[in-house]
Amino acid sequence: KKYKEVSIDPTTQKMYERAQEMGIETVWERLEKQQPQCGYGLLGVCCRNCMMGPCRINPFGGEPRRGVCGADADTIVARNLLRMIAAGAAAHSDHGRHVALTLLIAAEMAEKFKKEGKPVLELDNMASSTLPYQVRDVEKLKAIAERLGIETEGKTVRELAKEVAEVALNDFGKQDEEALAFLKAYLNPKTYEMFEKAAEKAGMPWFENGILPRSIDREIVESLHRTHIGTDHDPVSILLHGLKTSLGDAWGGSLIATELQDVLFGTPQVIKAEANLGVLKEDYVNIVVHGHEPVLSEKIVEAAQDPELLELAEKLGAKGINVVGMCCTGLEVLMRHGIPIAGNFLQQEMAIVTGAVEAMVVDVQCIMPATVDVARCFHTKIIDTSPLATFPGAIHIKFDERRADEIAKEIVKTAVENFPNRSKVRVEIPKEKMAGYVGFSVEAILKHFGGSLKPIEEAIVEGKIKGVAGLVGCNNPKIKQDHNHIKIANELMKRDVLLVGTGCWATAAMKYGIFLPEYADTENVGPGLREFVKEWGIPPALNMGSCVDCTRILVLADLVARDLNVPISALPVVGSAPEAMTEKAVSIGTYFVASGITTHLGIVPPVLGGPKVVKILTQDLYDIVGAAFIVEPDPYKAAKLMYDHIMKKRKELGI
Ligand code: BF8
Repeated sequence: KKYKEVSIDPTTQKMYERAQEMGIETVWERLEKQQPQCGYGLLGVCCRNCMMGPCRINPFGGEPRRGVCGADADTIVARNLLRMIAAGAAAHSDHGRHVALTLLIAAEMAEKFKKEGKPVLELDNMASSTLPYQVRDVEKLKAIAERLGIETEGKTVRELAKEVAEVALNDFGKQDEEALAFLKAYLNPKTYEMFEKAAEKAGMPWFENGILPRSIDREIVESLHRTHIGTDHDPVSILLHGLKTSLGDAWGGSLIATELQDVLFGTPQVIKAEANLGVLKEDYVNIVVHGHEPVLSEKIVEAAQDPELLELAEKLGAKGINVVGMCCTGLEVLMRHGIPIAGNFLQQEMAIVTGAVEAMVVDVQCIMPATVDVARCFHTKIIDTSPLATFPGAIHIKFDERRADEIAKEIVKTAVENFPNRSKVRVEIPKEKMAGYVGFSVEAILKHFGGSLKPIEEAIVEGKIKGVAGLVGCNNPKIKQDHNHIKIANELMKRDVLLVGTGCWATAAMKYGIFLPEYADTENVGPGLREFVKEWGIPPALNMGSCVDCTRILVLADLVARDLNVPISALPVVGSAPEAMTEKAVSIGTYFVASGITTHLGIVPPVLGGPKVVKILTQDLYDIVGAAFIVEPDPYKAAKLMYDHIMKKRKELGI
């Protein structure tokens, strides 16, 4: 029997076919059952914001032209888009808040233990194993404190950690009109000025401080307020607030997540690791950590090395405990420890279909509730851990940072005890896996290039490298898995564009060998880029981490903008989310654009029903923030458009 081709990844394709043979429903059947998808929804012209509705606008120009309240298609489309941005910003930022709270909790516990007379020096340095979370990168903590203008002289690590966490938390809830402290500390002045002036340029001078976000939570709340019935109706002001909300994510919530995770768990350095379903091991207890927050996955990785649990695993017939990652939390532990990553978004069900997974440990975001249904066909246990994400049918072992070690051990023990329930005859692990170099934090990149970005900048000026593209974002079953990710990557590298990337794009790239330096020898890499990466011993594409780590791309762009004394929008840099899916991806795309990076989307977002909105997003934004969206589903055409944009920027810079 011939099955549909759902992926270019042979492991996904094999497991998909296996699921078909076993009668297990997957994401692709569920998408099929949704066909035809609602045309109003696809165009964004359906409004459910009040109970006079739902209303929908005739996309062909006839009646109804307005909703019951009188909102037209553009108002409805803009409002719906703003709600998507707000939800995406909320998800990233709530994650960031969680990290800041974890740092604060750890600092306060150190203070308490010290008062109780426990080892003083260790606790002042926050290096004590009695703490659930320690400070692993003291240098980075100091660097962040200095950026924020916190006096570092004579202070203990514990005191600094507390102060930095407090500034971060204040950025979530402060009530003044000032821009975020983190944004002020990280953003170059030229781009800052663009944010300040953006609303005035758009003809809306009453936006105090333009699109500079004031508080992370406030902009999200205001998004909901503005889109309530009878409030904001002008697509321009609605979208300007969308830019502002997304910037609260970029230079606030996500940035705080990345920076403070580095403080707590270590800043990634270049390391070799492996990716794809072939990293699951036949004779081992396999635990998949899936979701987004390393506050959990770091602890699972640690608990899996516990001698007692290893002994238990052996007693139950396993050779050991194999922790592997899935989605962004997988990237977090991949980047910091080289823990193998089993796959990206569309592989979560496929991992279970191998029959070799004892437990899938989940926290928040991008975890399909269907994992529980697929797990029922095997012995796999889905363990949900976040108090804010409960999966019906899963085992609930809720995480508490104060008791992190104890709970992580309980989770790992649950997985180990499930090993004897595995049916060996039902195990089929695809063999394919691929190695690659990961861990390219901004700090690691700077270290590699001798402390500055000059070598990259010079190569760009010389034309060896034409520019840089940030490739990010999800899988979407509307596209053959990874197809657009890889095609766009190759088409850009062929044109001598250096790639940096995060999220499910990064996992895709790793699976096809793009993170190996030898990939530069393939015909998919142009001669200039090949020469440059060979000279420096790096792969032609750099894995910068999870989706919150898109802020690493921003910080990198910011450094170059500072060196050249221009706003980010002047740089020969583009972004792309070739297989975008989530609301978070909408927020990322928006903050890339708002920050001055023209960004391509490979999936048409639900905006086509609003012609004014489309014009603002794809044209007018160039005059407002110096960048705009490119929407193009064809990966070849998309790569060409991105390249053209880079060449235009080069010309403007006179290089
Ligand atoms: O934050 S790339 S599918 S896993 S949203 Fe989700 Fe998209 Fe993957 Fe991580 Ni990002």
